[in-house]
Amino acid sequence: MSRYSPAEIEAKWQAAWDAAGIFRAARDDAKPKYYVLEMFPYPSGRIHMGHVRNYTMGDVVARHRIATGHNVLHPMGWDAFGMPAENAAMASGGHPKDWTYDNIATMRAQMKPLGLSIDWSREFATCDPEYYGQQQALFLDFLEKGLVYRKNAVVNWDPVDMTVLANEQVIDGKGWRSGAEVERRELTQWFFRISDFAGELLDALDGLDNWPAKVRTMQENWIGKSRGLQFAFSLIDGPEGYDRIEVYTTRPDTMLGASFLGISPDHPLAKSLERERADVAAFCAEARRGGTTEEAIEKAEKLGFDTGLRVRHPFDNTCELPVWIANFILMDYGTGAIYGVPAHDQRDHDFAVKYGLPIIDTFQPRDGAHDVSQSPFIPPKSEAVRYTRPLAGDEIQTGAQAIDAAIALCEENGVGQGVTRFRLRDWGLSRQRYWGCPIPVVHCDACGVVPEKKENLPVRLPDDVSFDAPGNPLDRHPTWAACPCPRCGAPARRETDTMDTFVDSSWYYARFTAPDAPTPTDMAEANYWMNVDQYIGGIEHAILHLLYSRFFARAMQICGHLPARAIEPFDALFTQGMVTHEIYQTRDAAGRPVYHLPEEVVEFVGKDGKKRASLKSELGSGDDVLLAQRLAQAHMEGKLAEHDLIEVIPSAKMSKSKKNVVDPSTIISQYGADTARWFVLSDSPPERDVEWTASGAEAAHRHLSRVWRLASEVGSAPETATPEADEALLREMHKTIDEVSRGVESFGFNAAIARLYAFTNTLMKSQAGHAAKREAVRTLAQLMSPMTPHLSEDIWAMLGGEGLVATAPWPQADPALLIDDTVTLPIQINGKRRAEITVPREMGKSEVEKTALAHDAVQRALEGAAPKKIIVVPGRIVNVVI
Ligand code: ANZ
Ligand code: ZN
Repeated sequence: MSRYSPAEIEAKWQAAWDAAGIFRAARDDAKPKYYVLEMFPYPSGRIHMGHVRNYTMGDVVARHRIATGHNVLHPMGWDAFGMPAENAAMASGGHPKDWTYDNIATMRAQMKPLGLSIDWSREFATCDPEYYGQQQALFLDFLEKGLVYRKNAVVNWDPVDMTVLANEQVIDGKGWRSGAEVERRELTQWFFRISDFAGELLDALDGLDNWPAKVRTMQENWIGKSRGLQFAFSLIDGPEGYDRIEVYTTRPDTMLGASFLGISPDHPLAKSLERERADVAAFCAEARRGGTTEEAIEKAEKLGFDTGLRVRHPFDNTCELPVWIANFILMDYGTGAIYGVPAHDQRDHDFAVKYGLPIIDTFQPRDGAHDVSQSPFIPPKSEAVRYTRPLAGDEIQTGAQAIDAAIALCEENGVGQGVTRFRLRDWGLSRQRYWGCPIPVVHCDACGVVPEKKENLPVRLPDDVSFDAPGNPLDRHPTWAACPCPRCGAPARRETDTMDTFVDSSWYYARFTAPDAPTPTDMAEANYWMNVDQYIGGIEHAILHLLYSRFFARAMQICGHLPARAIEPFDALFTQGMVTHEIYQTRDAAGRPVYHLPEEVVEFVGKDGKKRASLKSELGSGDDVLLAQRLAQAHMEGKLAEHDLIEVIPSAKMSKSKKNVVDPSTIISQYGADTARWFVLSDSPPERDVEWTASGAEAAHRHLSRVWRLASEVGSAPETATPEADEALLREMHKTIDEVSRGVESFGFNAAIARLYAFTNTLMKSQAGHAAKREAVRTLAQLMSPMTPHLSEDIWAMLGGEGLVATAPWPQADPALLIDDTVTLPIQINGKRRAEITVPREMGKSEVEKTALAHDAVQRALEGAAPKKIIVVPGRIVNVVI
């Protein structure tokens, strides 16, 4: 008898699918379409188990949809631009392009053995000129429609690397690579007008019923709708042209507690003062240091400068407030100016304490008192408080009520306007980097900024660049930027900035519907395939990627590249959990942690029942199981010193730095792809993390071998069938079809797998006849096929299935067989359970009584006498009293 040999069967069936071309997607109006997409990977080097889990989930969905008669689109590509390629070039020479395409080749080669139902003919990388050229065309269309524009913006500037840093690249106010103190600089940058869509992007979240609630909430918070008041303080003796300062507040109920007015160092008034006064200029320079992130600003020490100017309070003529410039006020939020209420705001409190400004409360706890000189009093807006200086409304009211009342009062008196604001700001897309999509515009002395002509696209990246000097290689390139002005033909210069890589991933899903189209999309294809019916990816993309994609779909629709229906591009979203693994750690002589790969370690159970581990290199050769046994024994006997053992740190996300990784390729060559696929889906619900363990993988493999053996042996044992056994197996089979189908449809993959385990056990014990068993095993294989497609294909063929299991119609559960039509009733005699009978579910009470009385055990107990009493509870129990 031959054995389960994944290496053989996996290659064989992959070749068969390829030959049959069953995963190539083409429009077919006769079938319902289904578009399933996993977030495409960044080609960082090798695939990891997280990828395997993500793509296997998508594959299960795709394969199940194929089997249920859908026309499935399941594509794959590469999110291939970005900094790591440039960093690699800087660190070890080489070219970002080579690095990227080499990684893609490696990862594709690792991915193909997984047997995913992907239409590889649609594959592309975002760094392919064919892709980024269409992205440039999109940019030009957006430009024409006013969806993208240029403005001055404050950026994080690294003075040593001479580059703009993303917020994440600023660590403790320093450039992540150079370590240089980051400065805020004003540069002219391109922005997508996403903030115009803030209200709509927020409201439309309501319709996304098949998105996780937590993702919708995260988007909602990011968009950050707030209602507040905008109004002006009048400036007393301000400089020429400045007589008012507009402020924005979300707490107008605290207006009578204002103790200073604060403006951003980038506020026009601050800039005007800066030009005239050296002390202001020195302060502003100091204040602009440090990153531009909210977090960086939050953490940075509060710095203030009293300009000596004063404003009048709109509700209290006798009150004048000093005007300070403060580093924590952002120019691009609200109006870039605030009034500070130290009694009710932590930042303002820190500031007031530092600079000795008054602290005036406007409300106190409903009962009791809060000493605001010590700390600010900041209850939730929904809490009722006692107003000590009410602007409007009752003495006792909630913050929310008082805010509404204050806005109404201000509007009535013409003091200010209630406004709705969004936290969401326009999306700055300019990056001063090489490895990205060039922004297709030209700077001409005569014409200004001129869009490149579409027929000149793609504006290609030059290959001959060097990374041995700081700054953007495109800037340094001797010839690349030189070009004729598309408008007047005079010598002009290309823009050397490239696009944020989030742009690349904001429309790839649309491009997959027509990857070779000479325009960004092909409307007929987009119209047929969009929307993505099921999108699957990590929660780390819950905010930016999804929000940008939602904006892009709207913008593309405005430009005629997507049908109106597709403004929400992802009908359903699933965010999968991670693959985790224990961490194995020892320490070096200096006490620093040293990590070890799982394959370098043998785990065993210590004398206290806890998991221990030891380094293989110190154990000599031997089978892992034997080594583990020897170690457990030695530990028990006290022969192992604790300090020789490895510390086993509980499971955490697999990460190269902690070495708690297993390489998918190693697992595939050891056990086969089906085992890896089966394991990452079993044990945990897909939205939760799953822990990879060597023993779990081993067990999964054993199970698949058992199923294969079951299939290869079915019909070889002597026939012992009984009609009851056939019938019982048939019923179990239909229940399994029903439960597995429901599990697969609802992302209950682990539950489906648990049912498949149970059905396998039933099959192993079943006394059913050969024919019934063959059918049951073939159905088992078919139900497993989304998870273990190769094994299933092999069994399907072995047991005479027609065609490929991959395209065979999904089995249907017969509803009649899902209800048991017999019941088993226990028989109690004088309160003790003595026997049981199996009777038809519909059998009448008196019939059940007769059957029970006829039972041997009852007859024996009665010893010929008549029972005192017999009680039948239908469907439950028979009680006999004698
Ligand atoms: C007075 C006040 C009193 C405020 C109080 C808060 C608490 P959200 O809710 O996040 O929208 N603010 C306004 N513009 C700002 C800017 N450009 N930079 C920094 N802070 C700014 O935040 C709105 C609140 O943040 C506003 O309400 C303002 O301070 C501050 F007890 O005004 B508040
Ligand atoms: Zn020109």
